[in-house]
Amino acid sequence: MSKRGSFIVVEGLDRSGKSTQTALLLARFEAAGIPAKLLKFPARTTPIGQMIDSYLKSHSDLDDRAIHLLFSANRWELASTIEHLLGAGTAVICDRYAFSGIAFSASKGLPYEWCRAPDVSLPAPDLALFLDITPEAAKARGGYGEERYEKEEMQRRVGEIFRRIGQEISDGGGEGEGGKWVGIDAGGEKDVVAREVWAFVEPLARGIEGPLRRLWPDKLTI
Ligand code: DGP
Repeated sequence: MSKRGSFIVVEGLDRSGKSTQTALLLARFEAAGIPAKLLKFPARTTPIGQMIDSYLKSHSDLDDRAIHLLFSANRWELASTIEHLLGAGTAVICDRYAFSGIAFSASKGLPYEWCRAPDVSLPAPDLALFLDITPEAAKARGGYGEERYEKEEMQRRVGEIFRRIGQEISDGGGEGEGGKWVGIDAGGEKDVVAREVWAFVEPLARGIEGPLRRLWPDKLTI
């Protein structure tokens, strides 16, 4: 039986190096001759993504719950694309995913479980890599930008919630919670971080025998 592609998610605070590391990871796949596709969330070019983009740039205002649901809908509108790619044997690398959805919205004070709910049943990554960096170190990398969440205090809360998510996934052994969560020290040189990222990804890179799982199936009650 042919293997499906592996599904890799890279998460982290703003300016933790996600864009750099996902691009380097894609290049690694390409160099190894393994088909791979890089997706980024929020995907700002879809109609929903354009609403998110406008909100992040403070060109529009939305209720906290409404924007949360739009971020989730933005992932759902690409869920079948992710499934098809994986089914065709292409690895999918995502720059942010549902974990950002919980971390950013819960850090605004919305209940954690409420934030998780709309993302339950999305395709689950086989590996989530959390690029761990302090908000101070992230800020020192040329400062935060102009977008809505790019403030040190917000990033601190976001980091705490990411750690809670990672702890839950690790406590659950990864099973039923959506793959494996790995924290990576993202404060070092980009090539050092990239080597560490690849060390975790390489064993999965050539594909996976088992079926694609769903995020948090234990949270689904009929
Ligand atoms: P980026 O394009 O990766 O810089 O992300 C834009 C901003 O949106 C960033 O501050 C993180 C935030 N963000 C990403 N995904 C979500 C989400 O699902 N929900 C919320 N509330 N914020 C998110």
